[in-house]
Amino acid sequence: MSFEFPARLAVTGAAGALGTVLRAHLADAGIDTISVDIREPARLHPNETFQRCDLADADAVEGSLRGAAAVVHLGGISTTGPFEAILSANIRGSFHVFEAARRHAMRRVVYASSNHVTGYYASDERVRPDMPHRPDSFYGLSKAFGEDLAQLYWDKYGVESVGLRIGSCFERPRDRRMLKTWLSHRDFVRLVERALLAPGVGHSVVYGVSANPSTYWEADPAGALGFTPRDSSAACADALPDDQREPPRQGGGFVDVDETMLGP
Ligand code: NAI
Ligand code: 15L
Repeated sequence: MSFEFPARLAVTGAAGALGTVLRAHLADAGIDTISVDIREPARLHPNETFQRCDLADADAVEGSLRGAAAVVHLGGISTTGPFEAILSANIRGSFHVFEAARRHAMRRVVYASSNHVTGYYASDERVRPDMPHRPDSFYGLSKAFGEDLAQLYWDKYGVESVGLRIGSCFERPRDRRMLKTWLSHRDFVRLVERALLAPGVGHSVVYGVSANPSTYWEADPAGALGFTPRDSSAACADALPDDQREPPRQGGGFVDVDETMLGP
């Protein structure tokens, strides 16, 4: 059975870097989109309506997502920080999004998780999505919570979801670690598309990474999404300084941040 593209799609974190990339693609494809963020995107396309909303506000999230058949949940704090801030935007925020998905009987949630769910694994280990979480930060911990939340909402309420443990999704790799973790913008868009369209995903978790010469992860050993990345960081290596050492743990700099010193 094929899964059709949802008639109306919601995107949280619409004004952010990846939201902007995805919305441009949805505009080209003419997909009716509800774009949700705490701040207005710089540019709105003709296919979309904007809903300003703080993800920490349950009623606002439920109202903003009304009418959507599926949601791509990108919103929240995208790096690590003090616990209260992460709690509010990422932990409460994801709960509100899954709760809205349940209440509105949405067909699917595509959840932007992160490689930092497993950032404490050593750089010489090969990690699969079914291995135990080893978050490297409060941020990674919030994404681990989001994945468990997604599992609960599938098991208990039948809300389908795909958790994308995105590597480093930027225009190009910014350091030598990212030669292994890079996900190109084009591959990101295709991955989200597969996460929306692949049939029978139940609750699945995959890594989002391009076809780089080397990587830390077995991205989708179960073949849940049928996604084959097309880009590679190979061509980018020469542009980076070669005196950088690879970090000892996969999460790189996130491992070294002591959030307890950052204040509330
Ligand atoms: P970003 O920081 O550019 O965008 C996040 C968006 O969420 C922003 O527009 C921000 O205004 C919005 N937001 C933050 N707190 C909010 C709140 N309380 N209520 C409503 N909106 C709020 O991040 P980016 O790079 O676009 O990433 C998107 C998602 O993908 C994030 O969840 C991030 O954690 C995840 N991710 C991104 C990776 C990357 O390499 N870009 C890697 C791994 C995961
Ligand atoms: C992430 O989860 C962040 O959102 C992004 O800004 C990068 O730090 C990325 O991981 C990475 O690991 O490079």
